[in-house]
Amino acid sequence: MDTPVQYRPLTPEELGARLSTVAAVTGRIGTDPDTWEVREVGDGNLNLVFIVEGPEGTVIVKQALPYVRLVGDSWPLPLYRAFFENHALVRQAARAPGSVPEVFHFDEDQALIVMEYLAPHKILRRKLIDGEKVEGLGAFLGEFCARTAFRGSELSMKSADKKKDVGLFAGNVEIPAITEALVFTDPYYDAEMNHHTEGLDPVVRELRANGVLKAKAQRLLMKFASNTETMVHGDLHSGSIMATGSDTRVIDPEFAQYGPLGFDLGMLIANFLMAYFSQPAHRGPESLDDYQEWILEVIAGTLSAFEAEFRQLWKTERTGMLYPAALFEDQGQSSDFARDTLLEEIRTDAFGFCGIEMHRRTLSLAHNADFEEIGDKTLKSRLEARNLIMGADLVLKAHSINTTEALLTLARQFNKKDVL
Ligand code: SR1
Ligand code: MG
Repeated sequence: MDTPVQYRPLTPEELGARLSTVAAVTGRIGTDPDTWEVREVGDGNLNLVFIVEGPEGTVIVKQALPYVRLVGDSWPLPLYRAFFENHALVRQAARAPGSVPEVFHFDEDQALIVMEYLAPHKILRRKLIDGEKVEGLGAFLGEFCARTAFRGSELSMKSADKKKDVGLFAGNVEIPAITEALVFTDPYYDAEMNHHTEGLDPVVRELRANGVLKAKAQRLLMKFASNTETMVHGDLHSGSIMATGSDTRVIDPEFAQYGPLGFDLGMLIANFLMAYFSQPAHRGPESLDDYQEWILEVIAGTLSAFEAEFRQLWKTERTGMLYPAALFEDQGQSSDFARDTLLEEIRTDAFGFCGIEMHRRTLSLAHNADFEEIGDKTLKSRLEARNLIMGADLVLKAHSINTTEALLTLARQFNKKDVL
């Protein structure tokens, strides 16, 4: 029997020697590791990420660490998240072709994935802070969310396959637990790892005193933890998206699990709204309005592409046990009402999740650079306050925000509001 290979984190110095026998690497970048240039570029909260450049090409090597990088080894985290990330990438590639980096090699013992190097792509969050536009962004993301949601559900999948997959992903306990605590629960009480900008105290007190808000947040947590409707990316924020001026890809699905159909859509919109509210700190009056309106267009584009693609898939790929043609079309009856009701529920859920994500990135652990890079703390707290109050409106009134225009109107109103 082979001796299991002991997990060891990679270092730039050792990487060449350790990966020199991996054909998936040498076949792409060249066989002599002495000619490779290795840079560790991980700037996320959890993992090591290396760019490995050889004479014939470049690959990304991503390795999980046995703890939360952001916090340190006092917070252990299972290496098995790389196993789920690999499975998620494979499923996303099949369900939304061309949307994620290609996986070249997976080493379970080393919790390591070798994948496609995306160049000249940049992290979308950086582009949003820098005021750069991306052509087709909303359409791409809306289609990605619709395809992965629809094709990962029993609207499309055979029940046996979907249930087997739910079983597989159910083995991932600790990673969803991060979201369950940091996203859904911690923002609403003074949890140990929370922090927020000075000056926000009155708003934070108000949110935490609101029992209805907490009840709604917990109901959304119950949906997140218990509704295995589809395989979600699980952490679809602007740091999990890379783009050029006209090409977009989704990365980093290590938080993938089976969850609600509207979860990814909601997280994504939240991150665009946070980019929107933070803009007055990042640019001058000559480009502020134009860029903020562009972000709202991206939100609108995402939602309309999601609905259009979902409708298309409903028509052409509704092959699972849910809403079967046998009950509708085969009886000479339209399924439009069933589809539209489902789409409304997805949108309502998405707006609720959106509000919660807006809260957690301002109040819990792991804030986002959109706000964190604002040096002027008074301005920062004013902008974050708008974000917090709109987030509360979304959680509390998701049912009555019935159109994209209603969402955008709300954003424009809060953007002008002096909450503090
Ligand atoms: C402890 S991990 C903190 C956050 O980083 C990831 O990107 C997820 O967003 C998670 O909530
Ligand atoms: Mg990530």
